[in-house]
Amino acid sequence: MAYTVKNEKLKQWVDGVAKMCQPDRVYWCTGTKREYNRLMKQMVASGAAIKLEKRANSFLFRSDPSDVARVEARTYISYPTRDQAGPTNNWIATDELKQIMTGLYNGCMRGRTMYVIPFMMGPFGSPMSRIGIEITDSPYVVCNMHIMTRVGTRVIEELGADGEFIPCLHSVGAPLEPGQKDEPWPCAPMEQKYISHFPDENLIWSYGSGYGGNALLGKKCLALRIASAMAKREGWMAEHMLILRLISPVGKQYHIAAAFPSACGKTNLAMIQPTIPGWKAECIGDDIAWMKIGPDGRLYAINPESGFFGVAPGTSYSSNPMAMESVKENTIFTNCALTDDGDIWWEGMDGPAPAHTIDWKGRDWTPQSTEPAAHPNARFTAPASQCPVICSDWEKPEGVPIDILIFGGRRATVVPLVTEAFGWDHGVYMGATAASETTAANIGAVGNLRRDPFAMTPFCGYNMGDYFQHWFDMGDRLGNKAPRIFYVNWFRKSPTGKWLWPGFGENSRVLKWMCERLEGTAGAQKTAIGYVPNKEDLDLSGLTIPDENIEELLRVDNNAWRAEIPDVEAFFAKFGNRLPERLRQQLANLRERLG
Ligand code: O2Y
Ligand code: MN
Repeated sequence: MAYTVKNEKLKQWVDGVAKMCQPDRVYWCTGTKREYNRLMKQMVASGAAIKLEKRANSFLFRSDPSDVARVEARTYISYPTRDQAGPTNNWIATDELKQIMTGLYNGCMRGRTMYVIPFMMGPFGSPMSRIGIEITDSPYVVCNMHIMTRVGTRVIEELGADGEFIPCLHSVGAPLEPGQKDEPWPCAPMEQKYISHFPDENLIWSYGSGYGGNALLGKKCLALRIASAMAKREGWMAEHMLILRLISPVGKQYHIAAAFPSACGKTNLAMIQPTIPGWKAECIGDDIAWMKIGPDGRLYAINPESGFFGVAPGTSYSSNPMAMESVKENTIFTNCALTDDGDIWWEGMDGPAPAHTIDWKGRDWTPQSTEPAAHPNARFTAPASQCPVICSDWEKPEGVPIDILIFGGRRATVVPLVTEAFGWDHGVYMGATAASETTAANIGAVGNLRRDPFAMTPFCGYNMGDYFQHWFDMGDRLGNKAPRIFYVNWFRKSPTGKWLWPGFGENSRVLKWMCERLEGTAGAQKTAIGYVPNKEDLDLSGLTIPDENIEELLRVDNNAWRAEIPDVEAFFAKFGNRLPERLRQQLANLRERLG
């Protein structure tokens, strides 16, 4: 070990896990570049990774075809009783789940190295940051954690003898018998995968998958599921939100946090390049916000992560130039295609498709192939510091004061481009009823409406009914210092199925209207569903969108909204008596306004 660990609780936990998992050796990570390079070299030598000739210090991994995404069906929020997890989570009673998983963990690291990764979620020195310790038998996980979190000796120093940490245990679930050759991507069969959370103990146990959110435990497991339960207990918020800073032509800063379900362009908005003259934007985070009320009574946000784990397909210089710049070097690519000159490629990248690549399964691929070259959930892992528009003070310990909260979803009809809530309670109703139409990237039939409250359905670490109440409680504490709440829909279509709004950088026009609403300088019409801009309230200069398209984008059809009420009622009914009365009241108010 390269450092001394004074924390007895940590030593005991690591010893206990080593006894149970029986690795060949235990290695305490230092988080240094040397460590990263050595592990990468080993993985290239073993055939687990490919060094990219065309991209400095970058590597390609191909996962097992059965292990390609977060598995919600195998993700558990475990409490003694089902009601504590609520209707939106999978649940197995704590004792039973621990018994099942202890059986799986017994001897699961035989033939492997057990890595102990001390990591900080949030900037060093921030009162909002939290320490995690991930134990894993995957060197791929170690290297990704180096990028996505702040790993290293400094974490052990900050932990000291008595500091608190969140224990995160991970195994790929593939022990090696003596002499057995390892797989390039070891993992366990689906029915043995468990991504388990024990929020009462701030404990994470993950088994059987090496991929993304299942294995990089700082991200969805700690920073959302466990953190949301901690936040409820301690009076702060852990949200599935990007954070950005918008700067007006006169230099005024506005901080925005926005929650969208998957496949709604969160990373694109986080790195937006405004098209309106004089406005600038900077990225603070693309996925998770931890928010706490500051000494001045406002809501302050930090990004607990230090990297981006972004979806590769569809990312291009036209959709997200800043993401493309962020992955130019020092990046890990997973399940992308490999070009003949030693670079990566994916569907939707700029320019014509290459005449030949090796696809994510390691097979020859040409544009005539019937399957995509990159897996639809192929990923890049890149340091946030490499984003050209990363905010200069994105690691400020106190965080940034949030002015605007945005919810949204993907809706071809009904929902206007942007709506401002009448107040906090109405905004909570908007967040709680947020819905998106399913796309090819989701499971289930395309075009189905799926409620995804606050984009937190897969990430809330306790009963979602109580989570709704937590939003009301935070609003009560924030009072008139609460951020203003808006709902956006970039995806409305014409009756003939054409996009009505250009999206991407043009979304800055909508953000500008929000800022002007805060300043009291932009108008709006009061509708049954909230304040919606009139055409002249939006800065549409330089855009050539037909008037009728703008009208359709901003149209509120009371009949269509009325028709959705039964679906909202059915959704609310799931939460039984855990549904806050104030949400029922908001629904009643809406019904009345719709007439
Ligand atoms: O499939 C995975 O493991 C990644 S999921 C993910 C990654 C980055 C940001 N957000 C998400 C998500 O599912 O919300
Ligand atoms: Mn996410």
